[in-house]
Amino acid sequence: MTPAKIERIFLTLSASMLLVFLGAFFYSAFGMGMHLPGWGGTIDPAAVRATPPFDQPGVREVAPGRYEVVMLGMAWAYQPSEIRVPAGSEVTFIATATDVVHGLHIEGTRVNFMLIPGQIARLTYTFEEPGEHRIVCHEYCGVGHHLMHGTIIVEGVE
Ligand SMILES: [Cu+2]
Repeated sequence: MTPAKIERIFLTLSASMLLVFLGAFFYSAFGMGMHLPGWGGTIDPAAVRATPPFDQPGVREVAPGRYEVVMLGMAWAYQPSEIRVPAGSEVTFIATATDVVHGLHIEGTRVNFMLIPGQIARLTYTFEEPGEHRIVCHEYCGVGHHLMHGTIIVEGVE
């Protein structure tokens, strides 16, 4: 094999790998709906509890079947720590941290984002199946990190 031919094979292989990776990227982003949590704006990290909507954390029904969860992450808990929504609900999480960087992952779902002081994270997810999911912090945030968890209960609709 001539060096030119070997080079051509390597270039073809590299180009095909690039196309495969780009394909996987676009498939996961648009076919599977995986993307980074939406940018929800900024907030004064020292005045989180005085700034709407974070002055009233909790679950609100904003339209039939649509909920908004205003959530705070702090050392070492989530507020609210228990969320109940009916199956089939479209839930928008609006969350931030009050002290240090935390994580928020809802097991068994693609809900997974960082809670960064001064930044608001926003993500919408539809809970199709009834069940219970743990909410865990995946960002080491101090000695109580392993105690930082919550629950989301997706209730069956009769
Ligand atoms: Cu944490």
